[in-house]
Amino acid sequence: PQTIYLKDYTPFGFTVEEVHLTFDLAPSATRVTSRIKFAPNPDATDKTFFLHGEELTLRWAKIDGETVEPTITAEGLTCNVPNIPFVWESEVQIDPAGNTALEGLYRSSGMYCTQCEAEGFRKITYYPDRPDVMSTFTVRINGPEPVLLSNGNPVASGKGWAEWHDPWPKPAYLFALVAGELIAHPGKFTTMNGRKVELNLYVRPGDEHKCAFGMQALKDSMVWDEKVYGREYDLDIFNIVAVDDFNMGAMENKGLNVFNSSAVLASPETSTDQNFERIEAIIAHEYFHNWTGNRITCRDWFQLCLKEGLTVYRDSQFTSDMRSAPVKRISDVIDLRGRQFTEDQGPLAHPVRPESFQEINNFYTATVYEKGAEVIGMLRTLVGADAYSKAVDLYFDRHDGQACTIEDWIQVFEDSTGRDLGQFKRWYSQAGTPHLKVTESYEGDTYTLTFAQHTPPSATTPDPKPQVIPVAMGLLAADGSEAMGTQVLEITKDTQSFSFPGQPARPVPSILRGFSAPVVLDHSADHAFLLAHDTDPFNRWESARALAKGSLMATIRQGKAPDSAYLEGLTKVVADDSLDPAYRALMIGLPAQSELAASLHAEGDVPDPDAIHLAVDAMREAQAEALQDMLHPLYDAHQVTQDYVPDAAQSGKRALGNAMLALITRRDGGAVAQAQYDTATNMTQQLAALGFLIGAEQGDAALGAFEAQWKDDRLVMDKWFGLQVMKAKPDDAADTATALTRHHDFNWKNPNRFRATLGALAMHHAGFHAKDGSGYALLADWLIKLDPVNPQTTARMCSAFQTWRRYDAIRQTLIKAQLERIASTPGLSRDTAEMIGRIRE
Ligand code: HT7
Ligand code: ZN
Repeated sequence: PQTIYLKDYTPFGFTVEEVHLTFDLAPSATRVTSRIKFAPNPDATDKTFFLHGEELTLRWAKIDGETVEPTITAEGLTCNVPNIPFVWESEVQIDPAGNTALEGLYRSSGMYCTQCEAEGFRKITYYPDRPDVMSTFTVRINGPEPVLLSNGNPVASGKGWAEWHDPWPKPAYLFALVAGELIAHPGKFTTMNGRKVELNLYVRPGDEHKCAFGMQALKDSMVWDEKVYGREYDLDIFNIVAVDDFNMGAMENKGLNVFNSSAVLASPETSTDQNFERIEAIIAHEYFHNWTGNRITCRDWFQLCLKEGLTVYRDSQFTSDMRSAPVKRISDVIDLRGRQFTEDQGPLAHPVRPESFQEINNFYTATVYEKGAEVIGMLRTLVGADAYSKAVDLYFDRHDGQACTIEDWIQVFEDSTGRDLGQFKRWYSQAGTPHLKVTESYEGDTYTLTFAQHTPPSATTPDPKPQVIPVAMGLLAADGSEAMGTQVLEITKDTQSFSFPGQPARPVPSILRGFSAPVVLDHSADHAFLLAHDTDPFNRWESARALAKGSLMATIRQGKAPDSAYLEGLTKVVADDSLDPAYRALMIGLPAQSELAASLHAEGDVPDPDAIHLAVDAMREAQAEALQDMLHPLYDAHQVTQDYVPDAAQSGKRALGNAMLALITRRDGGAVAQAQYDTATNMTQQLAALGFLIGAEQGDAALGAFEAQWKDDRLVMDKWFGLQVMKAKPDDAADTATALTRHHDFNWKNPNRFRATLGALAMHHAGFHAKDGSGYALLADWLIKLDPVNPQTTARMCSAFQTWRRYDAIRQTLIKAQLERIASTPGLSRDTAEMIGRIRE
């Protein structure tokens, strides 16, 4: 397969002035007629007229009304064209019903739906399918379906047809079409300048009761973007459609967002608090793309972080404002360490802005999204909140309607602040997580911190250079009071010292407050003191995490008993009623088993997944013992008696109550969990109780009851599939997953169901890495089966194997055998071939 390089970018030889599309819908034989006005692009040197097109049957093509015979290949067509503006017309036939890859125009549960990002539009018609080619679109849809939707504003409609016009020039990846028997959940919004906007959330009949929360989240997002970023919506209508078969969470098509139903449909009975929070964040994310992604888009796919990093950053700000900022920050860091640090430590490491790819779909990664957002956060920390706002305003003013690069983004910050951000830009071009080693000294009354940074080399960045690292830090006095409030230190060199004179006694430093940079901090801090006293909520939590991790590592390596300093500190925090229950629930959490494996590997040990599993279990037991006296009182005190609301306050209470229930179940054999299960009126309480009961005597009966109750609800049944694998004993995980794949409701072509079952196996550290290789073999079997049907989802799930070099020789041999088996599968997709190739490197 061909490798595409950032350095090879050249503009397209033609501009597109107008696009007119007509769709004659039929499940297996949809006709797409296009009428496109092209003109030679004065900025381009290469004037080859190449239109992308894949899996299309061309029926005819014309230039200025004259029939032409283009040269067609598997990737597209070329044709001789005049050197002046001209009109291209063509008709192609496509097969939405046969499209299982869920890219282009496809059928899902009887409806038509599109997914064009990144390169799916070329499966709809011949077109320059690249983000720097922008045009207005007018779309006519002919079909018997009662609801016919596309981007922009509705122009006219009649029985069996509808016409839409999108006045905002956009790249083809933002095109969307939806048609089907759908029900609208309507809403209204008036923008800050008085534009009246019609809102609709379209769902399949039967899902109407799951729309209210999503609609409110959309309105909240619209208000927030006006207030915080001054961004107003720009069409008369904003539609969201829920689709059952979808490769990712959602898609920001202009004026017509398409959502995986799991990312928008919610009701108290069927969705957990976590589901609600995720839905709110995804709705915000897609809505915010209207400006960061749609009005200002990417010049090429190497610039993906330009829209994704910024939009993730914006949605995390939104969630922090809507809910609890410390809880959001801690959750984001847990996620970053679990997914992005893992990428950076292994063969899939790549810069936030990659420099080459074979299949762009493989670069919708935690590095591009989450590390991309961290980079924006660092930029804001470095320049300050006001300067950040000014720079972003300039970005919108200067680049509205354009397809931009990271250079454009950095330039607005340089121009508006006068700073040289040349070194800062390395965050976009270097892979790898910097390690920051901290040493301290105290002489006279001067306290000094010395930082040494080192980024481990990786395939794409063999020789990393020093980064600009903003380190937010404060100093605490021995009594726990603040000796110095938070300051931001700017580390730019390999080694750098900062002195703080006037310290009457040796202070205790609190370093990297709020996790101000995505680095690994190597500092032997006084974690027990910081857990008790730090005024920064993130670092207080971080201290509990560090103590827990240290203790777990000592158990794994030397069989040591859980650390009493950790357990004592934890007990005090959990008992502290002045703290947010959600925060206290996070305090009880332990590092993921995969994170422990990563740390052992980084420190030169070979992780044993079974030993890690046992150590975590022993720690849970120790927590139950240490918190013993408060388990029932705290559980009782955090039962919510009011009507269910998925807000931060109520969900925090449920989180702490359920954290107590997890530990109570270790003691009472499941009596309280069973009572909670029996009386639960919302999914948060029901699912938590079910999870605790699995493995106990009552588990099978509870699973049976749950299935009987929810067998007709696809999203709830995904939970049922996933939970059984997650809660399986390590030796049973692969067998449990196998049994579930034989269940009559296991529809492996549905990405949600596939991920719920096999994704859960890949996430079950000790189960996936079972000594006999059963986890590896089962996942490989299913990836081989899924690849010809849905390459995107297959390739994404290959990343389960990315950590293979951490493990012992026997496990490495077992994994290698599966990687080779996948790699040698005839006809393997480009997506999966690239992923397996990189993982095996
Ligand atoms: N911009 C979107 C990314 C995307 C996608 C979404 C659904 C299916 C396939 C997809 N490929 C790429 C989602 C987002 O970041 O908002
Ligand atoms: Zn996005």
